[in-house]
Amino acid sequence: MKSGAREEVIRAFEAFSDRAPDFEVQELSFGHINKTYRVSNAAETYVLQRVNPLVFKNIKGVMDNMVAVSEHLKRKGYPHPVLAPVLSKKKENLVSGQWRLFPLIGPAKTYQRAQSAFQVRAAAQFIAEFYVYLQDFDWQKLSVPIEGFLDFNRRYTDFLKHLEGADSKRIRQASPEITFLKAHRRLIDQWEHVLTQVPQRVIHADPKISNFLFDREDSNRVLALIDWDTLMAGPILYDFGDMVRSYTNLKEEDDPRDAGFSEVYYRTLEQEFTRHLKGVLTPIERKNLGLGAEVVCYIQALRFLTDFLNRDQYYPVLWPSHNLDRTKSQLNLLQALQERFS
Ligand code: GN1
Ligand code: MG
Repeated sequence: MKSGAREEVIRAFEAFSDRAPDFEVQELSFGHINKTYRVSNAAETYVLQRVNPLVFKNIKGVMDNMVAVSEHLKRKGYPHPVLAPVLSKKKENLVSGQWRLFPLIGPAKTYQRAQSAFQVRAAAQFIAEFYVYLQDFDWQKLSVPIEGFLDFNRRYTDFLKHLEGADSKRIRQASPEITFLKAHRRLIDQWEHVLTQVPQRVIHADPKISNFLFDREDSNRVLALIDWDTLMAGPILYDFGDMVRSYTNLKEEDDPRDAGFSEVYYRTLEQEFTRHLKGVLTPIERKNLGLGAEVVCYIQALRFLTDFLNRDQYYPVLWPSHNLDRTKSQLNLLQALQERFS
């Protein structure tokens, strides 16, 4: 987007009205899907985001979910910042149907990889508290932010469809990963079976480490959990799995080199998750935490590989094999988990 058009969007918010003409914009490299900017005027700093309408077909639903959850948490005295959008001059939480503004939370720091078991512990405790405060929130009130997000059979069918349409060079390059994913298809069946026995809850559905804001001075203190775009009804095992996927990986999400799994971080996550959700998790949930971890790594690998086969339409790439490298990283983790459980 041209900076002039972005400026017009910013001016649609009260804080950047004609009476406060000066502001600075800086793009933040944050997330694969949305564009994020830091915008400051003389008094305040905000986060401006353009929600990707190709991925989020129901942005209004996403915003309604966020507002409903924020209000519930505030009502209950949740002791951390919530994501409450700043209204535009027209008193709306979206400008041009895609742009939104939040007060900046901080001073904060984000990480791409866990720094210590203390940090892992703090994150597990933080998200557990989030669920506890949302336990009496009626998940049936939530809109579906992305149709089929948790439909893993559909994701597998999608993978086969794009495999069929892919060019032979990419198929050849990804041949070991394609074979591996096909050979482990049963994970989806195991997951589907467990799903019939676990409750639906409000889940975050993207609790990777970079979605936790840590205190800038203290890397073991979480200030806030952000990126509520995928708040949805679903199995809590998905969130646990995604935290394992992100927090136990000693390498970055796109580093294809092997041997980056931390057993200590895994145990910390599992211990803290179960400890802080003692009265919340059902025995079947507790028993299937490991399956959640495996299946989320599997599905994330499948998503990256599907996109690689589809010529990188969904995840932005910085080099030609970027999505394949991301796939390899997820499969390395999956293999480490499988060795652990065998
Ligand atoms: C995407 O956009 P971002 O970085 O918050 C993706 C998640 C993946 C994640 C992998 C809407 O999240 O599902 O787990 O990348 N979000 C969407 O890093 O597809
Ligand atoms: Mg996200």
